Amino acid sequence: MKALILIDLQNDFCPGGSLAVAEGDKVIAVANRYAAEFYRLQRPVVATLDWHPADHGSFASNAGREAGTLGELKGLPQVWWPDHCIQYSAGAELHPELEQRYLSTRIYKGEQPLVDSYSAFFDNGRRSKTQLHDWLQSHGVSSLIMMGLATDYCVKYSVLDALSLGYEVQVVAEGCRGVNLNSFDSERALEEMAERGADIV
Ligand code: VGL
Ligand code: ZN
Repeated sequence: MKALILIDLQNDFCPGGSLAVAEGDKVIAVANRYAAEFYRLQRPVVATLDWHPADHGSFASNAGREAGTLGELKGLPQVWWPDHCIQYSAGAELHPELEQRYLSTRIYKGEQPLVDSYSAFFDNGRRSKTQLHDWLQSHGVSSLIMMGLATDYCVKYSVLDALSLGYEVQVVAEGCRGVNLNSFDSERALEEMAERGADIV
């Protein structure tokens, strides 16, 4: 069984949001197109959500650091981010144009204050896992089509973890946009995913 994984299509990652990705909203139409087709074929459509408590350790405001700079959180390298995707806030909601009736389930990540969680499968320290792998296993899923925000963080780490867990992975490039703290981060991320075995479509 093949599933569609829509990564972090939330207001805060779209123009007007606190961690806006350039053209982040452009991927919503692509996601809706794929989701409609998967729904029609009765294949699972999964949406992941970055879902932070207000005291999350990745927030520059909580660390007393400047957003966009690099530091360390509990022994792991950490980019300090603007406050984003705070649980139950408007910024954490899925983009209003995303057709939520096609979704089979929602997977939440980033709830632990002291560790960031770019991947939809594991936190950045790989100490705890989300419900995603178990959910996919219980639905007989072995193959994934993935897209979303942001190419160079959550999409990249979710794709690499999916490959390491043994899934066959396709990434829809037109359905992804990146943060690009450094120019070409997103291009490089797609190259890394391809090198590790993902099929970029
Ligand atoms: C993300 C930075 C911080 C993402 C989440 O969804 O790519 N990036 N939190
Ligand atoms: Zn986050």
